[in-house]
Amino acid sequence: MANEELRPLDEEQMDTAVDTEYGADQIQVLKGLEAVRKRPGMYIGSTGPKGLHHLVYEIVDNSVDEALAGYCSHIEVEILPGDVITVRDNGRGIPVDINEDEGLPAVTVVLTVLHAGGKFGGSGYKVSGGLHGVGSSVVNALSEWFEIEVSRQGHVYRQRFERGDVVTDLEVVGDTDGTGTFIRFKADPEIFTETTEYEYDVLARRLREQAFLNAGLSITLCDRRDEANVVREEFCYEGGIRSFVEYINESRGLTPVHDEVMHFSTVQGDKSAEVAISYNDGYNEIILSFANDVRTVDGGTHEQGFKTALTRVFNDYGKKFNLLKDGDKKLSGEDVREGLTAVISVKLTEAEFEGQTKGKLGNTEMAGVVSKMLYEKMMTYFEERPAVAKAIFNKALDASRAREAARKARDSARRKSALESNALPGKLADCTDKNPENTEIYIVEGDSAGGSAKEGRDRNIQAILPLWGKMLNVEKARVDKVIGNDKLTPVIMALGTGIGDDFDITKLRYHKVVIMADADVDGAHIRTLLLTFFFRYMRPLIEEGYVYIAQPPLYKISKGKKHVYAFSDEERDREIAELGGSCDIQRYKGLGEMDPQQLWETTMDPNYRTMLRVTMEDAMEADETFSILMGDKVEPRRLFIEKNAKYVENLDI
Ligand code: 0RA
Repeated sequence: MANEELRPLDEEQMDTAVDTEYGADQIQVLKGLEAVRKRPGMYIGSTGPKGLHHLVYEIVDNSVDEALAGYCSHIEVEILPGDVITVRDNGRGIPVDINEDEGLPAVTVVLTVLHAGGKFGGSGYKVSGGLHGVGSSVVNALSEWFEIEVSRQGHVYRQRFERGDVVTDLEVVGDTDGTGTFIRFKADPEIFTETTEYEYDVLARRLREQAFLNAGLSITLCDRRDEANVVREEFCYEGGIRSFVEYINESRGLTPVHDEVMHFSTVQGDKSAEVAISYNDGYNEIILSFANDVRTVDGGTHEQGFKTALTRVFNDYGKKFNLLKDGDKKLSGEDVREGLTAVISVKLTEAEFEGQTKGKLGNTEMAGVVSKMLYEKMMTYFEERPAVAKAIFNKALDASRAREAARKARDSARRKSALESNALPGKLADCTDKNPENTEIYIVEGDSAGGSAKEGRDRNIQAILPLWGKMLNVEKARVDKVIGNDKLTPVIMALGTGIGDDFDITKLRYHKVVIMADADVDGAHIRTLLLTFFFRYMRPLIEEGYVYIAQPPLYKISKGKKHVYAFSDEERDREIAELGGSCDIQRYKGLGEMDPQQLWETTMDPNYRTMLRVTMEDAMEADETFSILMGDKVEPRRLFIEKNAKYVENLDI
């Protein structure tokens, strides 16, 4: 990094620098954005589809900040033909007066200086959005072209950039009564080599979330790429995160056991916290947490404070009103979160995001802010509404009793049980190395694929567990049912960790848990089931990055004695072209079609294979899909299938 920053300017940059008569400061600027183009991943995470969509979030986040500051009520996002993005807000407009330090208009500085724009400057203008709030200069640097129009002080000002370089000075192009900021940009295909095409649903999901998190803010999304089929949605929720909880319940087909979503909030100096809570008649727990409108997939202090307080509320309320009898055990965290849907949103200056993927809030003071607020306000809420409190409390008591009964049954049966700590499932072909750090387990769907995998593997470090038996609907199951299931029990036994409250990561027998399934609908189904199961009952497995998805090839391309494998249609076409056309192409319909040697070469050999590491986001998505597909309600399922028809047409549900 340091070396690159010291590199002299190339010719083109010298031209720009000289043309526009910028001083030393501006040269510094050009070098800053050059660093962004050199290592885009460092600034937006990746140059794949995720990074591409991130560009839009960066720009929208700034407008949301303007809304948070109280000056903007509407944000309009459009996708134009050619995947050009426009973002318009009715805020104050980015200032245009000449900045003293740089000798340039403030708006130009914001768009060309890394980290400028108040986010990091401690101007008090904004609560920092963490790693991802790196701002519009990064988007500018990664755009083939980028234009801004600011309406302010009676005029419309415009400036254009290409790949981060200034190509026109800030000019007055018209007059106006209004104020606001309008940005248009085209992602640079030189950077986003995989794709520059946006997915409407991905953008919609994030914008909807931002609208929920900022009650009353209106965000519209309009897709104009197909003139004959313009799609437009407005996201605006007066109920804020309360509406968010209602939305989650509806889209997953969950039935609440009380009428009104609970909502509690507090403001303490520069910190604020709010939570929305509802209980449904299912067994799953859904908690979404945010810090400064940024999703914290790995939780952190705010989520910890929430959980601590919730458990205390139930136990103290139960004791105080004699609902918890002397013989009853204290309610556990798992008991009081059964059937819970909750959204937690905190705002604070200088948020610290921790962990590998920066998905965990680290500010210790937020635990106390959330737990104190929730404990006091939820206690009062319960005391004022005894009927509601009782319904929710009894649900938790039910959960506790069921769990206790299951535990007793398990304990007494343990000696002869298949779940006894050292027992291994009969179908497991274990590896010889017993050091978990070296070993991997392949969980394989289908007996024939399992056979190939057993023969083809490196038996020293690779264990194979073929899956068989009936699928379990974990939506409707408590822990005791999961343990009795013939499909999941072997998985629990082979991994050795136990599940739920009993989960112990130090007992994990393999540090790579690889799901290997066909690249078809049934394969997708089994992946969804396993990820949902891990997410709900063995979450640390995913948090610590132990779970992978194997990537078998889709095609074998042969010409004469030569053969290569392709993992996508694009790769197939490229390989055919490289081999000079007229090849023999075999499409693998399933893992079972590969012989042991092929399976090893393409999918299992640690030196050549690619595997996807499962993130918390992947697992949450699987959990959501699972809820929709396996839940009671027909309507959410119908909607899902309609939207995803191309993926689920063969699914018999
Ligand atoms: C700093 C100061 C002021 C406005 C903004 C930033 C601003 C930034 C963005 C980014 C997108 N939309 C925006 N809208 C406003 C205004 C200071 C003032 O008018 O006193």
